[in-house]
Amino acid sequence: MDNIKEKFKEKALPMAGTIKDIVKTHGNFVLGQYTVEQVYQGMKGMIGMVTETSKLDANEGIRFRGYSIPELREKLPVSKEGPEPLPEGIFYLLLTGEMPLLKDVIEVNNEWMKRATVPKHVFDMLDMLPDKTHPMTQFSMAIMALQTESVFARKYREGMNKKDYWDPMYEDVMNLIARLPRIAAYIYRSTYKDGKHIEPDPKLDWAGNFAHMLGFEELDFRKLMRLYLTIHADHEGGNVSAHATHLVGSALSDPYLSLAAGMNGLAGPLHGLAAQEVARWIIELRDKYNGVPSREQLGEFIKTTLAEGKVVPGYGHAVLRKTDPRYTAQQDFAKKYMADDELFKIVQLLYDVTPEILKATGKIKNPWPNVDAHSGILLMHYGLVEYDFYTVLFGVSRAIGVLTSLLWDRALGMPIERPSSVTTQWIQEKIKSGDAVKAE
Ligand code: CMX
Repeated sequence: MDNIKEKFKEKALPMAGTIKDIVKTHGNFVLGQYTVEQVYQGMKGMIGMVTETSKLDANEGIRFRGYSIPELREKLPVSKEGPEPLPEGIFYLLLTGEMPLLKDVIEVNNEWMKRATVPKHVFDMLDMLPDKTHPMTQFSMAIMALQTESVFARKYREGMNKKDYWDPMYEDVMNLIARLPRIAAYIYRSTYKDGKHIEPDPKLDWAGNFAHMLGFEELDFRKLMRLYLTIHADHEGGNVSAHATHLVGSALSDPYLSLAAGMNGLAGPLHGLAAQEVARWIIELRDKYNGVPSREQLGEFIKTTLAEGKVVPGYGHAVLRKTDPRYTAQQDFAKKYMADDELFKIVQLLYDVTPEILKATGKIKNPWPNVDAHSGILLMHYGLVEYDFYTVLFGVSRAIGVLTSLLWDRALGMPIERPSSVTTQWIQEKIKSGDAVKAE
């Protein structure tokens, strides 16, 4: 058993007992109440599941195992090339709950390198898809094609004690994360670079090698990839990609099936696809005004978007009520490496102008930018301009969070998820009969 697996076992298995005790002794304790509005409007704020890897605070933003994004940037091990954290570190932190040392991060990298070979049939399948297949659809299909390799599915079929689920699950999670950059790079090079593929460089770290396979050799782009793949990894359990992965996994679907479900959710424009939508919208804006617009022009453009019944992409959030710290981390990066970039100037101006306009609608609960408001223009700066690909990058990173979480689910013996649903008639009758009363 490798050291990382041993460490996970040591941390996770005793916790299953702790949870059993909590449920036994406090299982009937009430954690909150919920309202008709919450039932109709996406269950926002309802506590409905446990996710060990991270916790989101509406005002402060995400904490990964207790660490905020600025703390991560300070404490996670970095590559010798520069100050940005290595995503291998966020993986180790989410998996074990412990801040890794450099040696731990190297160990994760070595494990992933060993496991990174993608079977040929996955590439063959991708090659057969019509040219117009969206990169996220290709990504999801490639993950499904890779399911032939699931150790969990094989062991389950052979017959396995439920106490052991976590073990083959660990193998699948490690294999999958190891292979995703190769798959994503293959999709990128097939779709945009005439199928001229680049072999992996085993000397590089996971993110650096990904940048290399995409075809970007600039040092600062590797730094950006390390930051990008770290900060997009996890956002507690209720977001669509995390929840979909967790839900599908609760049926004991293996990590390939579960991750593909999560990625299909990430591909929605209200979730991860917003990164693509932001880039598209900003380019349209820049082209319309031949460069950085004035504040008035920007205001006019935003108001037109709203008047057309569309969302302003990259703004708003279901939980956050402040600027997303993942946005701020990317803004810091841009200030350091591309302060004069035209698109960065537009993003800064948007930050100045948009919140007031969104507030004035009186209905948008969070007028501040989210993670997707910034990512695209950083990528464009280095020449990764094909914005339909952006959600795939998000997906490679998000896999780290949702898959470590899925592994915890199995180690903790989480059961099948099955909340109740009701009809509108049922709700109306509850209100009429006085069974449903106004919240205090
Ligand atoms: N532009 C226009 N309208 C917006 C808006 C925005 N950026 N954000 C919210 N609204 C609207 C909602 O559509 C809703 O309108 P209706 O009452 O007419 O249905 C109203 O304001 C209230 O919504 P809310 O409670 O503030 O926000 P929700 O929790 O329903 O939705 C989110 C959250 C992110 C889907 C929404 O803010 C949005 O659509 N933002 C733009 C898309 C985006 O950037 N998504 C990425 C989020 C981060 C991620 O997951 O990657």
